[in-house]
This record gives sequence, C-alpha cells and structure tokens, in this order.
Amino acid sequence: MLSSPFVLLAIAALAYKLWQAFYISNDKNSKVSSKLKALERSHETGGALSNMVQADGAGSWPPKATHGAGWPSELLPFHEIYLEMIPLLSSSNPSLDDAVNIERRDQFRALMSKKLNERVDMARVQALVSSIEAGNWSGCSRQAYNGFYCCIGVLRHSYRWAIIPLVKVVQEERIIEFPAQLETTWRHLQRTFGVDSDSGSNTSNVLLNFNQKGERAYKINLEISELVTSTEEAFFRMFYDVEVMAYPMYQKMVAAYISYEQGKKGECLKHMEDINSQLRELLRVFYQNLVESRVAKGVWLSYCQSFQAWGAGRMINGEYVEFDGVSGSHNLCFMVIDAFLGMKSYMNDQNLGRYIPQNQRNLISTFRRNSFFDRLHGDEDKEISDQFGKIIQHLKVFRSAHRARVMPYLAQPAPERMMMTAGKSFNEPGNDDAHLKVLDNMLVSRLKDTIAMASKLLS
Ligand code: HEM
Ligand SMILES: *[C@@H]1O[C@H](CO)[C@@H](O)[C@H](O)[C@H]1NC(C)=O
Ligand SMILES: CC(=O)N[C@H]1CO[C@H](CO)[C@@H](O)[C@@H]1O
Repeated sequence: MLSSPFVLLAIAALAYKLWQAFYISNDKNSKVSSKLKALERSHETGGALSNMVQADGAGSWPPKATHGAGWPSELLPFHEIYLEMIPLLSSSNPSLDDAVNIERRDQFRALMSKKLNERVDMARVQALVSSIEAGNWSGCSRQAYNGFYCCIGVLRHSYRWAIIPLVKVVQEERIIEFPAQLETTWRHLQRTFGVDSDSGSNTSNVLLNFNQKGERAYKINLEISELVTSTEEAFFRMFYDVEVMAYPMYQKMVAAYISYEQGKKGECLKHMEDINSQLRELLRVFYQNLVESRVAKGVWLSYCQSFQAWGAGRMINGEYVEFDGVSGSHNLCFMVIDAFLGMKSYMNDQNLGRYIPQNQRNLISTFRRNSFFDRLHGDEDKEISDQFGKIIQHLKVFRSAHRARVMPYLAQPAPERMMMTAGKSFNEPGNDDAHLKVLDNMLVSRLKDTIAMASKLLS
C-alpha cells in the first residue's frame, strides 16, 4: 500500500509544502533578525546585548535550556540522579533532633555519591567539559549545556543541604567535601560562564531551570503539600517571568541610546515612553505574585528559600572564603534598569564576579557607561527627563513595596534552623531581630539612593 505511486506522490507534495513553509518562514525570520542585528551592532550597548543573547541565551532571552532532552549521553546520569534524589530531599516533618538529622544527612549524601560513582563516566565528562571550556561546542548544544549548568547547580545545593527544610547541624558545617563529579564539572562550568562562586546563582539555579515552554525542570519539593507545591511554583516563576518581560525593554533601551546619540530626540522620547510602559508591566509580575495567596509565608522560608541558601566555603590560598546563596539582587533586569539610569551598582565587584555571569556583567557595565541620564540638557530634554523621572518613580514604588512585603517572609519562625537568608549567610546563632535589621537597612539604603536619583533630576 505504501509503495503505491499515488501515496508516494502525495507524500512528496506534502514534504515540498512543508519544506517551502519552513524555508519561507526561516527566511523571513532571518531578515528581521539581521535588521535587528545591524541596528544592535551599530552601538556598543546593542553589541553587548546581542553578545549575551547569542552566546549565553543560545539566541533567545530568557536563555534557552533543555533538561535531559538532547544532552550528550555522558551528561544524562546527572539529570536522572537529581530526579531520583528529590523525593528523599524534602520532608513534611523536619526533626529537631540533631542525631536524627545527622543520620539523614549522611544517608542522603552517601546515596547520591554512590549513584554518581556508579553511573557517571568522569573521563568522558571531563573531556567534554574541557573541550567546551576551550571553545569547542561541537559535542553539546548551548541550550543543553545551559540545562546541564542548572543540573549541576541544583545537585550541589541538594548535596550541601541534604535535608529540606534545612536544619541547624547542616548549617553548622562550614566546609563541605563534594563528590568529584560535582566539583570538577562545576569548576569548568563556572569558568565557561565567567563566575566564581561555589554556590549556584540566580542564573544557574533559577533562570536556567525553565525550558522555552516556561516549565521548571528541577523541583525541590514533591508531594509535601499542595501549598508547598504552588508556593514553590509561583515564587520561582516570578524570576523567569520578569526576564521574559525585560528582554523587549533591553532592546528599547538600546534604541533609546542610539536615538539620543544621533540627536533624534523625538524618537528617543518615544522609546523612553515604551520603556516606561514595559517596566510597569514587568513590575506587575512582582506586585501580583508576591502575595500570600500565591507565595505562602508559612512555607516559603523552610521549603523554598532553604534550598537556595549556601553559607559554606573553602580554603583559598590559606584563607577561609565563604559564599552566599541565591538572592533576588542577582536579577538581571533590576541591575540593567539601574545601569540605564547610570546609578551605581547595588552589588559590589566581588559579588558581581561571584554570582553574575560575564556576559551579563558586560551588558550592565556597558549600559552604565553609556547612560545619558547625566547628559540631559535642561529644558531642551525636558520630556526625556520626565520619562527618566517616571522610571525612578516606578523603582521607588517597587523598592518600598519589596521592603514591606519581604520582611514578613523572612521573619517567619523556623525552629529547625538558625537565622539565615539565601543571599546573606548569617548563620551564627544570635539575635534574629538584629539580623533582620541589617537586611532591612540594605533595602532602605537602596531606596534612599533611588530617591537621590530623583532629586538629581530636578536640580
Ligand atoms: C519572599 C520573597 C523575597 C524575599 C524574602 C527577598 C529578600 C530580599 C533581601 C533580604 C534583599 C537584600 C539582601 C540581598 O541583597 O540579598 C533583597 C534584595 C533584592 N531583591 Fe528580594 N526578596 C524576595 C523576592 C524578590 C522578588 C520576587 C524580586 C524581583 C522579582 C526581588 C528583587 C530584589 C532585588 C532587585 C534586590 C536588590 C536590592 C534592590 O535593587 O533594591 N526580590 N531581597
Ligand atoms: C571538538 O569536540 C569534539 C567532541 O566533543 C571532538 O570530537 C573534536 O575532536 C573536537 N575538535 C577539536 C578541534 O578539538
Ligand atoms: C532568577 C532569580 O533572580 N532567582 C532568585 C532570586 O532571588 C530569590 C530570593 O532570594 C531567590 O530565591 C531566587 O531563586
């Protein structure tokens, strides 16, 4: 039946149609993107954006990532092992008994090590990660490697904590011996992405955990409760969604830089207006989702934040160096907006180097260097200046809202642990209120810097 000439003809015709459709749509896409690229490349800021998107993002932003699918076979065991370990990681009744917790921790780590030893062919993995670090990507696509980066990041966090909600005895460990499979791979990955922390970052653990359909691959808690599942989902999705909204805004910023420099003030004003409406939509992600009905205070600290913390380190050149965990301040979009205003960075250089990949840092510093905020000329640029004022107003509102909303999340009781936030690893026992005050001061000081930007505009 299949060999009948009619069927073959029909198949050939269909194949031709499909090929044509693909060819044409491809052609159209490549025309649009080459136009965009020409514009982008014509300016330093556009060059930095397109660099980041092409390299780190595998051509998209947020970055493309695949988890297991399309991976070289030598990397697959890592993916499978993480998925097998999740059910053992989290539990609905954290114990307050140190001995029980020590035993649970040791069993978890021993099992993960055993699986890694038995199933990972380190010689092949080593060959692959070193050739990628040397710039040879023929053995693995960028999107597969992005997903792999996330996988090793979450494997390390799960090995570090071993018990979710995290517990005191594990917090007290300051130096962790990681299995070689999670250590050598991580060093290569960190050099390839251009960051140097032992812990994961917002990019590795959160952003690259989503595929292009917006599905999150490596979860933390399975079947603890409906509330934990929905809180985990809503919380992490915010960080992906803001980046989805941010990409067109980055492009408008590039367009604003270009038109301002070319003296096309009318065009620039139009871009500034677009940036403001994009920013308003982007912030809506935060306002609508960081609410009790989506992210529940009673479970957030223990079940979601726990995993992203770090608070451990190692000896480097004879000195103990400690790393923090994942923080909201790692968010690319807020750093880019600050840079567009020419505002000084919230994070210091050391932390930028630890947690923010090289191409993201390059985008931020290029945007900051090119900022025309300080170059506005009085009345002549009044309308553009007003648009800057609106951006600052959005940021002021965001920063006050963020401060008001996040503090109660951090102040939740968690008797199984000592005070610690993901971003800042205070983990000495002591006065919790004093610790919260330190964090609050950081947020207040950033709010003050933002308000100072507004008064700069009026003077
Ligand atoms: C329960 C949820 C959250 C808590 C408890 C929290 C807590 C904090 C804390 C304590 C800081 C200051 C310390 C540090 O730099 O790490 C901070 C900074 C920051 N967070 Fe959050 N955060 C939460 C959610 C978010 C979300 C959803 C976003 C954005 C989508 C966000 C964006 C930021 C930014 C941009 C900073 C840097 C400071 C600034 O630019 O003003 N945070 N967060
Ligand atoms: C690049 O890597 C592939 C596989 O990962 C390898 O087969 C090939 O020989 C490498 N090419 C060069 C030029 O090193
Ligand atoms: C992408 C991203 O920014 N994710 C992290 C940001 O910070 C929060 C708050 O600490 C983390 O929990 C997210 O994982």
